[in-house]
Amino acid sequence: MEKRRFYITTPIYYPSDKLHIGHTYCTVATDAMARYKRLTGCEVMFLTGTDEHGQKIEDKAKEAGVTPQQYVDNIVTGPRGVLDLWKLMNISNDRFIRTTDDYHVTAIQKIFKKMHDNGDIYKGIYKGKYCKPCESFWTESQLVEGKCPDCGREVQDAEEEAYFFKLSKYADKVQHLLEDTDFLEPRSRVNEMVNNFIKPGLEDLCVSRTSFTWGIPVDFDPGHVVYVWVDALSNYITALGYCNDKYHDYDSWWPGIHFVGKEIVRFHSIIWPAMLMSLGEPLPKKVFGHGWLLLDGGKMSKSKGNVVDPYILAEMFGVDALRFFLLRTFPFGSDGNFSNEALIQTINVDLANDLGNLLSRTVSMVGKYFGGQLPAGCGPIEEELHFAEGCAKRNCIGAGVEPGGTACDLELIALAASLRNRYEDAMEHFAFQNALTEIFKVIDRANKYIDENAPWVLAKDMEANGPRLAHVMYNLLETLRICAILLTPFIPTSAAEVLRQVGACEACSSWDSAGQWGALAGDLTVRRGENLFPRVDADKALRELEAAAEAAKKAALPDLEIEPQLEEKVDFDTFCKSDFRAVKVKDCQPVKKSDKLLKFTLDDGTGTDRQILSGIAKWYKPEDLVGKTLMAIVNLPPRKMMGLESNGMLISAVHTEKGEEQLNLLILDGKIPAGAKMC
Ligand code: ME8
Repeated sequence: MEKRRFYITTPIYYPSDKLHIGHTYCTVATDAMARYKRLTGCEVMFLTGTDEHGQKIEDKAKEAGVTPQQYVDNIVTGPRGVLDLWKLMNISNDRFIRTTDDYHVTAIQKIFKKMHDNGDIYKGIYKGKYCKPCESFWTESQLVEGKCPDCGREVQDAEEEAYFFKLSKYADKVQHLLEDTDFLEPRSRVNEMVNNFIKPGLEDLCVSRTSFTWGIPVDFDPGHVVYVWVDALSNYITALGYCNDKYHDYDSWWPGIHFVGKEIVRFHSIIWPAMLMSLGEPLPKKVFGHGWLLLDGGKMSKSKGNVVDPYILAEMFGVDALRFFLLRTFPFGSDGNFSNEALIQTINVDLANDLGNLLSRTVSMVGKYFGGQLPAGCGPIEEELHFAEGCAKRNCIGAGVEPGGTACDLELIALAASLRNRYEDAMEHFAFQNALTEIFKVIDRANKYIDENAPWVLAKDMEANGPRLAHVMYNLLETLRICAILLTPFIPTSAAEVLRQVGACEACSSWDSAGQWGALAGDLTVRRGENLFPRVDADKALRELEAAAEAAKKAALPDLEIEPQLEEKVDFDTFCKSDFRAVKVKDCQPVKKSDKLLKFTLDDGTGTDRQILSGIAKWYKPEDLVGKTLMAIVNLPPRKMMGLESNGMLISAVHTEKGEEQLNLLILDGKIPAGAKMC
């Protein structure tokens, strides 16, 4: 039988900066879906990548003093870049597309020409409101209080010759697609798209630019580069070989499913289907718009700079713990508040207490009471097997059936045997959180089962209770086996380790066997291993996280910042009115109750001591300055600070290093006499 095929994609991310936990969230969810589909026997194509063109990247590269290509290369392939991050997070993508890849560039030129030749792309003048950080054009009516509806920043008027895509032509078809099919999920996003974008009237879409050069050139009209969405959205098909020779499996994989964040649902559910209609290609099977991870109630985003670094979290808590947290905590379709406290709590409660303890208690009891190997014949009795089969078939959790064995056995068996059904239902609806909730209900029940059966009491009389104890252990291992199989898409490394420890063979680690109670051999041998999920000391971890975030922030700061020179001119006469003099420090004292001020007694060449207060205590010890010749402006009006009078100001040089202000007094040659005029 031919395998079912499943094609799934993440958005291609902008490498304008390092990726953060929000990108990781979407990629981990897509990975879990891809792994789940592989587990169920599908052939899977999982694509992710980077969206490397556009003005923002051009600007960023200029700021960094490198070419745009060098800039994106560093973020994508450089140390701790995008590729490293996905490797660290154990992402199982089959392909990775970069929009600067040659094959994609050629394909985009062909796609653009195709749409131009069929009359759907035409030349006009673009006038609009442009949000630079979001690289989005908006109409007046879409602005919120005159600002970008996505990020709330100022927008600019923009006007230029440009090509347009006849999006308006497809408005009715797209509306039908959204309203009358399950194309877009969650369903709540459909109204948003139809009411906010389609009903007010779909305008044609600007698809080329002349105001920047970092993009794919329109080959039949030099000076124009393809504007970002045609370039970006087409990645989903160029990566399969559409209009290029790099790959040849477009027909076998397309159409697929797109996971995207809710802010780009508009592009994926309106523009993308319209583009495909224009090209005469099949439409995606589905677009799922997931929610945002919020930080202190606001969206985490590169342009706001309030991002959480997945590297720090994965290195501190482990990759699987982070993957698990992201999908266990936030319903995929809704927004959720990210916090380090919630992450630690999830690790401690679900992974350390519930799953980790169940595994380590069970495996160590099998070690202690049976030398690591259960006696043959401790597996399910015939009635239990029938009962489990019935539960799995009818997806019941055991009510009303009472064959031999005890009630708590049957409750556990019923829950575990039917788990795969409930899990599958949730996974097919992209409800990762619900799938995990179902697994953890079974894990909770198994922990309770240990307490109900008190194996340590049974073990006191092995002769009488040995077979019962072995059966209890078997039930626990079997429950763990089923849960571990179903956890594989979420925590691949740890789930494999659970399966190893409970002695599951390859056949009883499969999807099919996750729906069968009793697949473990009766005389199995457990293998003790390390504690999979150690408890996290919350206070210590939070302190470490704060320090790591602080260090990362510092490392990202520029080495040296110098204030730009003033544009405004000052006339020579005004300049000459400032009286700069050499002054010699006769005495220097800290000012009481002030961390900043030093009080100077200075010889200014007039024969009368001059007092100046200067806020430089952070950089100088008073005693080091006595005897030095400094520069001061002496004709400023007197000023009172901390009750003391200051007559003038000492001159120093200031700059910023790694975010810290540095100050150096102008210390003059000692040969210069006090009072000498500077000019
Ligand atoms: O939009 N919470 O790239 P991008 C959850 N290049 N998910 C988040 C998130 C957050 N706080 N922040 C980002 C682009 N994401 C375009 C896409 S596709 C043809 C072109 C995730 O780097 C989420 O999936 O801004 C979002 O849609 C995506 O990253 C945007 O990444």
